[in-house]
Amino acid sequence: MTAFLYPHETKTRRIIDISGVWKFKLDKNNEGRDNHWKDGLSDTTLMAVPASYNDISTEKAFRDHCGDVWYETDFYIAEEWQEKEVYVRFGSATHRAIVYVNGQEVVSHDGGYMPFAGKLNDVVKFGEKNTMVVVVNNELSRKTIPCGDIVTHANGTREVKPFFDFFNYAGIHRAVKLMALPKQRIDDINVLTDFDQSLGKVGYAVSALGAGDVSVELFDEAGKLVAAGEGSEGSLTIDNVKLWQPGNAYLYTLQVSLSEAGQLQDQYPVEVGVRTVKVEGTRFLINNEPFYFKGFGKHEDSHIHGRGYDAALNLRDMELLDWIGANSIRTSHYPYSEEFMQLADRKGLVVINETPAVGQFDVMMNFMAAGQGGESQSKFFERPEVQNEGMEAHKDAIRELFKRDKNHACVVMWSLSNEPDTSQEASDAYFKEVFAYARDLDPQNRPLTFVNFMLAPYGKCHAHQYADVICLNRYYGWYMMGGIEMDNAGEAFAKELAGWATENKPVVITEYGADTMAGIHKLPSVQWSEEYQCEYLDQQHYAFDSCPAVVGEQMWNFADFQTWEGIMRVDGNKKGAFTRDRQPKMSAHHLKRRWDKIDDFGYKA
Ligand code: BDP
Repeated sequence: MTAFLYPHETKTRRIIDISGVWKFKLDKNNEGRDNHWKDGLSDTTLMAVPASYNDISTEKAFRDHCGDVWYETDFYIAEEWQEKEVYVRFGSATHRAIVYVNGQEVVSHDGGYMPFAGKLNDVVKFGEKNTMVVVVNNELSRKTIPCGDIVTHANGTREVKPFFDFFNYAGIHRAVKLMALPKQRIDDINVLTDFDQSLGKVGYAVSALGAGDVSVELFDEAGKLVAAGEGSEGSLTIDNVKLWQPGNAYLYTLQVSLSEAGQLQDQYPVEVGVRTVKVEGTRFLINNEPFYFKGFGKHEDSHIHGRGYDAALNLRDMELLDWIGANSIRTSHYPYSEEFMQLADRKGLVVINETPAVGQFDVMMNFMAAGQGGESQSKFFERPEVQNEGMEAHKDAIRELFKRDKNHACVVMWSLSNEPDTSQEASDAYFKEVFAYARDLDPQNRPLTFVNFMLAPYGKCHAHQYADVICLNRYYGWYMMGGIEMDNAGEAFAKELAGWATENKPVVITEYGADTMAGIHKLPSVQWSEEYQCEYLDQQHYAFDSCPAVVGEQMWNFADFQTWEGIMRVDGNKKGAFTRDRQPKMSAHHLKRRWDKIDDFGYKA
């Protein structure tokens, strides 16, 4: 768990951020591992950490690199830290990394969106300069999560082909921190909240490394102590509880302490929003009230930074979500930064939290196939490598995501996969196992879902029976029934929804969208114009409003984002309501007018 508790400084924990500008080298000939680059790099250039490395250089070789890249930096560890356990912690490195300190491996990690930490005590020189080298690799296969492939071209160039519609940004994407932790320490904390009228309940379970007695104190936002308890498990009550509500967050702080013989060994705070989540029939209940999701599927994506953490961007996005009347997002198609999740808790933004399982459908330009429907050409889930190594990687991704994000009030549902090919019979056994695995992992037992695509419309999906909520990505009026046919798109969509409604589960439309170039205006409208995007939205909204089982609409996408280059994408996917630099298209104003009239309970004025 050492990596999974966020690196907060407390009375007992010291954190130093060593992000910045590091040395960098592309491994163009794939020779670094054999030639011991782990011991130190020569002929380096510079790279920002955190950031994707792809969009910083002017060379194509950087942007389109396939394979390893190497980073190096120097750091000191204070002599006073000798008494502590010292770690280096990465918020994420995409998609896998090995970290060496003074030539020795301290940690390796697979999976591009999760934190990991390596212990340094035995390899560092305290009080002196140490060197860290990190090799990061961006390759994808059918066995990795997310999925993709590598093709080798006639001239020997290797290319990563992602089975997904976003740029395969890579590098050290989140902050790198040194941590000095007490040897006897808090290792993990679970919280479970409930309420009965004005009485709030916070159940907790703490596990610790080493001996010690656990005690907890619960503070309100003003810093006033509202409850306290002893022991590693228990339940606290709060009089006149202030609930965590969508758009109106309230966060208590659970201060956990570990002491031995009256001496404090460790202390760690967890922010706690008191709220409940439940699915009942076709309703999605937050705090026992029906909730209506309004918002977007997003990406962590911006100019120059790529997928690198950007605090200013995240705040701007929160402002825009608030302005447009959104109350929710999906972390399509991978877990977002811990800092984003903290902001969502703070702002009352409801989150469908998605694993990086995307591209479980091995057709190039699969977004086209996915959007248009028809017969699947893919045999993805029949492949032994998918059923074995792929399944294991998927389970790892689920386990780590749940571990990292389980205590976030903002998380109301887990999405286990985006657009897997569930038109295949073999997907049934696969998802049966994946859902069964995930069921036992969340202490809060939140609803589980995956996102269904057009190749498995109502009546043809082999996995929805395992999901608590039906999530649908649909492009009626774009990939199908586009142009002059769009006038009938709403009716066609409504017809499919009527089928799903018979499942007696809530339905959330997790994607619907039309590519739109900001600034193109056409009367009458044509595809790609801002007018068309608005008319397209009207068709979709007509369908949603016709179906009482629909409890949410998350347009694709919040903002334009970068994709692989190709004949279907003009400098990226342009389905944003906002441009990539976060300015509104006409559709943003259009959505705002609708969402301002729909309250969080779905009541449409
Ligand atoms: C869906 C995918 C999403 C794509 C979108 C699109 O879930 O990642 O970007 O379609 O085509 O297939 O715009």
